[in-house]
Amino acid sequence: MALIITLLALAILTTLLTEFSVQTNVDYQTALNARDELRAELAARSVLDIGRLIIYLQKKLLDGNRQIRQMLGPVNLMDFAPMFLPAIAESTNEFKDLAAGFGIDASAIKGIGLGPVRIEIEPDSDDGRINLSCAGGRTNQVATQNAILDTLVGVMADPRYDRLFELADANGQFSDRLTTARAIIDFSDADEVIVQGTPLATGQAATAGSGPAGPEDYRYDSGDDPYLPKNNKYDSVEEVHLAKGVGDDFMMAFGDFLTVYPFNPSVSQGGCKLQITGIRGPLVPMLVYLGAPQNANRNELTLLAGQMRILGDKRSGLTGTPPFSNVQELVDAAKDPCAELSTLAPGTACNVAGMQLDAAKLKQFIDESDRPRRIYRLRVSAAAGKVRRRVTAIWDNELFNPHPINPDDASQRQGFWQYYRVE
Ligand SMILES: [Ca+2]
Repeated sequence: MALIITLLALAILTTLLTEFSVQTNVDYQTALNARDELRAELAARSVLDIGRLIIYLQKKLLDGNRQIRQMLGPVNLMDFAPMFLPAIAESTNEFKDLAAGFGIDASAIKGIGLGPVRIEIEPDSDDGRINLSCAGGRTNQVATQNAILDTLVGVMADPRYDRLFELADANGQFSDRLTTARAIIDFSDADEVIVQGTPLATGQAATAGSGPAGPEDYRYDSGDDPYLPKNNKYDSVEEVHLAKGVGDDFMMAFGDFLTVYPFNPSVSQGGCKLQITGIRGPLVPMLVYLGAPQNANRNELTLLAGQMRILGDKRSGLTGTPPFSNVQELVDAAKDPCAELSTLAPGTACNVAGMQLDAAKLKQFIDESDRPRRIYRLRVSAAAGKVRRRVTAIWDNELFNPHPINPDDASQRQGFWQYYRVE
């Protein structure tokens, strides 16, 4: 009897012990995860704060200083952040080395470095993107709206996107390039009439200005999940999904070329045009399609657009500087793209005929002025242990700041986060 009781007691104790040990382990792992989550979150925020500091320095030291801008060109400190930020954030020594490089003795500084956290920063700007806010809402101007329509058709012009416009969408509907571009604008403009425009992008010459005229009728209210067109500015690029003809494939292909910031671009300052210093390699083909003669040979144009994309990337180089600093440079390069490519990348196969692009036409879409960057797009990621936090934040240099550190300093009132998303 005593033996049975002892065995029973042992069995119960063992079960309890196992249960206790599993529970402790789970608690421990949960605590570790919670710690890492906090670490990653705080690290990501710290990096954004450093980003803000870089924007501040850019504004104070470079943007307002005409002499430096003339001497160095449009240098943007943020473009260099990916090179030094991760290094100084991870280790105290590297920060001290960097400081020593500037002749500063940082050996006595304590508490620098984020510890065992891996961070990445990916700076970008929306200034070189197609701003849909320019074509939406109540105050749009016809010329600006037409320019946005043209750039939208231009960005889709390449034949490699043909498939996107040949297949039916989830509702069995087909939509060609011009119809899709119109739908994107009509969804967000205040009026209820199909935007006409005169799309310049080659291949659309036959349909330019024609196509269906009259009231907007995209039948958004006829599906299983009916809705009405917004008829006001988009709040985010994701919202473009709601326009007819825009699906996941479309967003994958073109989402990165679109923006809705700034919401209130100043049209007089070229705010609705693509800023030349913000235009990156992938958008160069669009410029070729927009600037090409209407009667250009379609195949030659496609080859040229592809070649100019490569040339753009080569010109940008590793630092990601804008490939062209004015329209004329682009026009000159397009006259004979192989000549320049053979100097930049000797041995690259190139057999493409040049073309005379129309500089005046291109200037309708491109702002060449030497204006400082307005919209910064920062993608920050911080990883601690198994936890990773990604933050996408957009800073508008001219947005009103409701929470300045010093309310009496008027300059602090300008510039604020426009968008902030943690994943
Ligand atoms: Ca509308």
